[in-house]
Parts: sequence; structure tokens; C-alpha cells
Amino acid sequence: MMGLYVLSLYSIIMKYTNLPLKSGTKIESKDHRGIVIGDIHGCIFTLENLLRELGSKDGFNPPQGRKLFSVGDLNDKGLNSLKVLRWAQKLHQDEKLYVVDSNHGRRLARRIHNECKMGGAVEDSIRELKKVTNEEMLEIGQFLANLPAYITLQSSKDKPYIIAHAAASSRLMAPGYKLSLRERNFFLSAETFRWSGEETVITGHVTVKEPLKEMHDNKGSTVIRLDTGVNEGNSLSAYLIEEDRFVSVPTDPRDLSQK
Ligand SMILES: [Mn+2]
Repeated sequence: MMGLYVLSLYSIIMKYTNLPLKSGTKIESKDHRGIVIGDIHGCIFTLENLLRELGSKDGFNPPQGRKLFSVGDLNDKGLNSLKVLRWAQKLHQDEKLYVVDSNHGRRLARRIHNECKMGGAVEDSIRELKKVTNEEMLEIGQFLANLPAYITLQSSKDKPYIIAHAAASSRLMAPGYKLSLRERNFFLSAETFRWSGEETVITGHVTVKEPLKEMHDNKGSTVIRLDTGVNEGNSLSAYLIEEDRFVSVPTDPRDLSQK
């Protein structure tokens, strides 16, 4: 009885702590051209194919003169979440890749730190992570927990770009604005939003057949959608900012289970 009580008290406390909840971050990248990659979901072979298609020599590092950005959802669903997470951590360390927080990323961070119950797609990643040392698992948890809610990217183009997993809101991105947990989650998991800012917003999360540009009002407010359902056997997509161009590669069948 006592054990149960302590356990539930522990989980109540854990629910309201303790992982970082970063708001937005600004990145200047004027001497590197930017490439934003859609939801990868553990599909390492497809990622390698995409990177090579974009001009990477080794299918791991960015092409020459480029910086990479990810809309998040690196993990779950595909067979190789661990490899994708290791790739992201390494490039992030070397400042070759910037990633935003996402619903699947946050859930895995919370699961690693025992902040949520078992269940759902996150267990795909947890099964893989059971093979690594506790130390590496915690490093992955910390990496994911420290990702910002959104990135404001000042590229060599005039207007900034917003990179956010699911959605963005000018009101919530006002300078100095402090996001509540609920507001922060809007960036990670909103299914719909309307955009009227002058920056272009680049998102994943909502699966589309082909990468696309949406106009959100008659002022030409633009949203780019990059989740092209790699985990559903469709494709993985990227957006080349300076060229204003999409590149997609079909899902590599080695990334999906043979159910
Ligand atoms: Mn996703």
C-alpha cells in the first residue's frame, strides 16, 4: 500500500516537472543555404537516399555549403529510430543540423524520463532503446527534451522562415512572450491553424501526398507542408529554402516492417 502511494505521488510530481520546455530559438544562416527535412519516423535508409539525392557524399553529412533543419518526428513507426536519433544528435553537436520539438519527440523524451505511461507508437522506439546503455538512453532523452518549440531562421533571403513541427502563431511568437505548456504544445501537435504572418512557415505533422505550399490568406501568407508519409510507404521530402524547391525520394522498403 505504502509502495503504491509513494509511486503515485512520484508520478504526480513527475507530471509537472522537470524536462526543459524551451520556447523559440533564432538561427542565422547567411553563409549556408538551408534544407528542411520532413518527418523521418525512423526511416534511416530513406533518409540516406534523400541526403545523397540532395548532394551529400556520404549519405550522412549535409551537402557542401548547406545546413540542415528538421521539423521533428525523428522517431517511432519506422524500423530504425535509434539510428535516426544518433544521426540527428551527431549533426546537432557539430552544428550541421537544427531540430524542433515535436509530438513524437516529446513523447519519447517523457517516456525515457518516466513522465508518461507505456503505450502507442513510442514503444517502437523504446524497444530499440532497450539495446543501448542507460547513459546513451538518457543522452537521447536530454537531446530531445532540449529542442525548441520553433526556430526562426534568418537565411540569406530577406524574410525569415519559421520552422515548427505542426503549427505556428504570431501572437505566441511575440518577443519575450512566455509560452504556457498548452500553448507550447500547439506548436508540436495542432492539427490545424491559420497563418497570417509575413514569414513562411515550414511544418510537418499533417501528412500530405506531395510536399506543398498553402496560401493562408489573400496577403499571401505561406505554409509549407513536408510530411509526405514516409512511414506509410510514400516518400520523404525536403525543402531547399534558397532555391524554393522540393526534393522527395520514395520510402525505402527496408525501413518498414514486413507485416
Ligand atoms: Mn509525424
